[in-house]
Amino acid sequence: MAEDKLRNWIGGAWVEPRTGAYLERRNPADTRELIARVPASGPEDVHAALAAATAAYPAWRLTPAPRRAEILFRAAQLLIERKEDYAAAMTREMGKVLEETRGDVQEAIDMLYFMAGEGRRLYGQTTPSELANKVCMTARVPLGVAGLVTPWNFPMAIPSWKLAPCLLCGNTAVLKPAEDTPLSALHFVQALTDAGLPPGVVNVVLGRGAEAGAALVRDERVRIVSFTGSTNVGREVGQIAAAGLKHCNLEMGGKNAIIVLDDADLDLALDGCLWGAFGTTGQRCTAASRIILQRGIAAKFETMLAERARALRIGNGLEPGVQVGPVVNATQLERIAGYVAIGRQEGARLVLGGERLQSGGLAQGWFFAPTIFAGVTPQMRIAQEEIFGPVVSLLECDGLEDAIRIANGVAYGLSSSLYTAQVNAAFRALRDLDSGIVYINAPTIGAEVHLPFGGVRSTGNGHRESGLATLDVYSEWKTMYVDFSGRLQRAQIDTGE
Ligand code: UN1
Repeated sequence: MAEDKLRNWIGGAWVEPRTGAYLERRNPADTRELIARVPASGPEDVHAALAAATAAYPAWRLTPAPRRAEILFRAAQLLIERKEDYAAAMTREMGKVLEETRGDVQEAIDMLYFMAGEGRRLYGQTTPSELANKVCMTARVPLGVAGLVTPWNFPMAIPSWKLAPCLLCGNTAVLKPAEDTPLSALHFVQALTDAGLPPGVVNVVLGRGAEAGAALVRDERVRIVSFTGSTNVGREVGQIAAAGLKHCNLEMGGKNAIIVLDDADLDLALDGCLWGAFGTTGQRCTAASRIILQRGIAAKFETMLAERARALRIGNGLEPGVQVGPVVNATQLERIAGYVAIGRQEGARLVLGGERLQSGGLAQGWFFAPTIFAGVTPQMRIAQEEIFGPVVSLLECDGLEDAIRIANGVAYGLSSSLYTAQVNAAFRALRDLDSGIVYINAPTIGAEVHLPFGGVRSTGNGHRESGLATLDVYSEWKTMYVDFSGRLQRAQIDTGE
């Protein structure tokens, strides 16, 4: 069997897909390079993985949380040792530059350490009873098997956001990573396995969402569904989960805005906008795809941004000095080009880019030029819809209030940012920007793992990943009363009156 032929990880063994079918994953920076043949798994593979996760659950549930946490801790240490290799593999499979793939592995390390610490806390409450000689307490308890569906843009970090709290709480899991990024998911699970995770506690089924992912979230053995991806798919996942009365955490699209007021430090804002818009080739849910400029600085800032964006080095993310890698696949490339056409049609002014890059060694990859549209108005589709590529829209505003109205005037509410030197403006924005995450004098990207991550309106369904908030997705509260009075005591009735 060829080295590059991947298998599913089920019950602690490598298993060929029962479908016998495979997809090809190619390097987005040079599609001549075959990265892997990826199982195109179907429902039967999902069933096998769920059987393994179900069988592993009773023992894992009863493994003390501090012991579970120690495995996460050891996995973090292994990822530190393997960071360079795993980061390079990630760049090859999905394209973002090495510095960023190192950051992706680091985010998984951070999450594992954070949740490992939680193993000796996982606090519940103890509280007085209204009755004498009676105690009341709560504890977080696991639910059973989780079905986790993860995207390609943070192919190790996002699986870690889900798996670390899932396992810490005592659940077992079946992970269905994006078909474009199987290696990073397998590497993460390999670290957990090498750290001592028992067989069957985590299983990986590779394949497409419509086949493997759908079978997973539908199955009645799955008590927790956590999905990161598009709002359209997320809405369907949410409906399936609701019908099955499952815990369900959805992290979906964004149309994040950076506001730059006249008084802002423009150089600082420029660095932030460049990183926010073109970092990860714009392929973050937190990417800044709108920049809202106060009129006084709009023209100047547009020139500054275009100049710096023009100078960005595009190329293979493994090469030193490259700042922007390719987009992930041909479908995304087409989608981005489609939005550029829409922007032109809508009458936005194309300041930079707008086309696929095919010269100077880029011909074999899925490269798209950093693209800036100016003169964009809030209702244009390029100002409303998530593009997920290196395309940013410049809009103008009269001042803070107008800017906040524009920023909030989209379906999504993940992340937003304000550059200003005025403390009052900063606090108003923190209060009034209607998004799950708000930054002051920093771009829309850069969330840290010990704080809640997620968004409002069409971005999410009211849950959070990361931080302690994510524990609510992966556990239920059990409320426990112990009456040691030796007689019947009736709550609400034996009030002592
Ligand atoms: C995502 O965009 O899908 O805050 C996740 C950030 C990263 C995570 C992004 N830490 O941009």
